[in-house]
Amino acid sequence: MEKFRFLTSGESHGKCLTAIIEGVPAGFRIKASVINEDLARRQVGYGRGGRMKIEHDTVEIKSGVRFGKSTGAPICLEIKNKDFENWKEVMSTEKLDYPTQETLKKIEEKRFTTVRPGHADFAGAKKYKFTDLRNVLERSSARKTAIEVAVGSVAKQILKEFGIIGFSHVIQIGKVTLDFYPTNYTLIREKAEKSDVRCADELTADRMRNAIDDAAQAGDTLGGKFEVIFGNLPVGLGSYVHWDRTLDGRIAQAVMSIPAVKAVEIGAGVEAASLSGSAMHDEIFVNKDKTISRNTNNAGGLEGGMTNGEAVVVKGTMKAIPTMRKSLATVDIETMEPASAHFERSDTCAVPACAVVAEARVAIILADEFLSKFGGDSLTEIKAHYDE
Ligand code: EPS
Repeated sequence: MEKFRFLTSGESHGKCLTAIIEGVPAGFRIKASVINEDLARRQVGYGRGGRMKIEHDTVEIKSGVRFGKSTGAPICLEIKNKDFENWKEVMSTEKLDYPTQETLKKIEEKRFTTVRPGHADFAGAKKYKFTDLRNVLERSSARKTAIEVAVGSVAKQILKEFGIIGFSHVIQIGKVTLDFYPTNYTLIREKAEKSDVRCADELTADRMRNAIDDAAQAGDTLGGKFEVIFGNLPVGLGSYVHWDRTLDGRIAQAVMSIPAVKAVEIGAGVEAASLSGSAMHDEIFVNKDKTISRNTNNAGGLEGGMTNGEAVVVKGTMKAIPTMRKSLATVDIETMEPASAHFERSDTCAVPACAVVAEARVAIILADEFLSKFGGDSLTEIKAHYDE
């Protein structure tokens, strides 16, 4: 039994984004059409920029799946970048031996040296000794989250086999917060899925859209907050025995490493600081049928680094996108003179998309933990372990 793990490659304007996933046991139903639905969910969202009008992300499953079922072999996924057509010369992987004047002009136009505050540009250029920040932008771009969502969709298809399902919704954009929302997860999910800001309340969604319009008009960008919830999880995923095996620790890393995420909370999160012990901890009751239940979930489904049977609730905070029309003061790293930050195009707000990416990241961690607890080489073996 292997670990569920993956690597991705690809640049924002390169030919394609790819992933190789290892550790999917044989016999799981994996459908490209289901992955494509998740890719579409990542692409939409009020406040997305021009690039999303060019791309219609679709995945090709290149290996590891036969007649719709995983074979246990590595699964290779590919998403083509439609925009590559416009960037062929600029993103050429081959050395250009005799470039025309026109090609040289194109490459020069896309070269930039004015570092964008808040982006990977400054540290990336120093680290890899680049004189063209294009090299940093291309891989650090959030474009690569498309292929991560595809991997997450495979993870979700594994989890779904055991009735484990999750969703994401937006709870804040800029200063607009979702103050009241139904505690019924099915309703939140349904409403958020229909909303172009992934918000479960229509009035709040209107205010969010207005805030995005205002920011766009000012050439500015907005961040926000989202929530990812996974339910029907077995007790005991994760562990307390080592720091790097705690599930809250692993989830935090997975969500924190999404571009632009600055904070991750589990359950009550930062509110926990002001709650007394008796207010914070979720009391345990025994039902007539000798099952366990709780009236609250401040722990966010995780105690001692393990699932406790309640829904896993993760909040993430995304900062405003650092590529913006309103120019920020910076430095040209070539001339070392003051300059305005580089801008080519960007999203005004990508919080709804970020929520979908976070849902994928959480699914990846949960699938890995699930497979390592109940693992086997095939779905049949895993089902037998799960039913034990
Ligand atoms: C993105 C694609 C990118 C950006 C965005 C996310 O495309 P382009 O650079 O061609 O406009 O729209 O990435 C960023 C804003 C960023 O700073 O990384 C996507 O597919 O999500």
